Amino acid sequence: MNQSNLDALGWDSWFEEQAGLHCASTDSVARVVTVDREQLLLLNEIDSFRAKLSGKYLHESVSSAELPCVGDWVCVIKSEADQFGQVHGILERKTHLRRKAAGESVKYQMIAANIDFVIIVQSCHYDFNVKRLERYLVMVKDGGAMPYILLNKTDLVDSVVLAAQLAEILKAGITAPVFTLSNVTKKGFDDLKAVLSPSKTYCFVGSSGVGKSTIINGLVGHDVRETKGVSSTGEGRHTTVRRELIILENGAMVIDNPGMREFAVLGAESGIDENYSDIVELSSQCRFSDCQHTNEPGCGVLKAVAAGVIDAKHYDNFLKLRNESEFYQMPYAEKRKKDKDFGKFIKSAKKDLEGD
Ligand SMILES: Nc1nc2c(ncn2[C@@H]2O[C@H](COP(=O)(O)OP(=O)(O)O)[C@@H](O)[C@H]2O)c(=O)[nH]1
Ligand SMILES: [Mg+2]
Ligand SMILES: [Zn+2]
Repeated sequence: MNQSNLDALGWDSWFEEQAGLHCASTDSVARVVTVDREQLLLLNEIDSFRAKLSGKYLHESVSSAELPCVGDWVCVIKSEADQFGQVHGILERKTHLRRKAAGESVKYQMIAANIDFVIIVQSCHYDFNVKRLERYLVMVKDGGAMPYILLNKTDLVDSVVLAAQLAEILKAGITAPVFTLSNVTKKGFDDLKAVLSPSKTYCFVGSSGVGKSTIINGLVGHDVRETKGVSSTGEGRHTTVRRELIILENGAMVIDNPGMREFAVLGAESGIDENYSDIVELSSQCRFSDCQHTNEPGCGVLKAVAAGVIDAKHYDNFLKLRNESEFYQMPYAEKRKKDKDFGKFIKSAKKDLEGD
């Protein structure tokens, strides 16, 4: 195999050794670009190609953490004639990013493998929360990657507010490098771009809506990732669920992260992500990325409630709090409209009373 080009994808002597242990001599190695159920998109020194998992991965006893995830290096068999390659081995992960899945026993859900840096994104407008930042930092440390912190949407806050947030990070003893950015004014964009090195892998994490996909689109130079519109009516809004490894022009690799969506919906101020982390975690198992956990098919939360894993009362409280915080997170115009409707409702109720 052409080693020098694999090097560009992050391949090194450590993986070479792993390949010797895990792959047959007739195998080739490739890096996982996306995972879509049992189908994968792989990339090697020549090209990208589709592959499927070999039978041993399809057993029920195989935990999700043992399945290939984005960023993994895999052993693959593919002849010219085959439409799909077949993945039958995973090289040991040098680093990983994973989170605890809900449930009794400690299970982990893989987010990405073999990443060098995790870029933790928070929006300084509404999303900023040092406690949550610290939880992300623990998650990064656990997997052996290096953290960067990125405060986005600086155009929406006063410089005094931003300075206070930076001070709060320092006060918490956080030593990870902090970047500030606005995709609107582009301030800070060059600083971020400058730290992304060729053949290194960077994984973006953070609440839904903080601007991860927008940042990645900016780095690529055109839209490769769908971003959420400003409207929260749901119309025409579609966010990609898949994680994907994207190679930038300078050779740095970035992974977007569509997960952790609940954190933003719930809002840091509400404390919901604190008290309902079990439900937040379960939502990663829902079939639809925008699942509201009320009546959607394939809802992981409803399933857990039905099975008694989640207490029904706990679930009810979650819904109540969430609905409140959703109102809080609504764009101003919509909030006003709701307020107005409520005002009208009060007025007409008063009228009814007066009429009596
Ligand atoms: N004002 C402002 N809005 C931003 C900025 N970055 C992203 N957005 C908006 O925030 C929303 C969510 O962005 P998106 O990239 O989809 O967030 P993701 O869920 O983290 O991928 C979109 O409406 C973006 O246009 C920024 O720097 N400033
Ligand atoms: Mg996104
Ligand atoms: Zn759900």
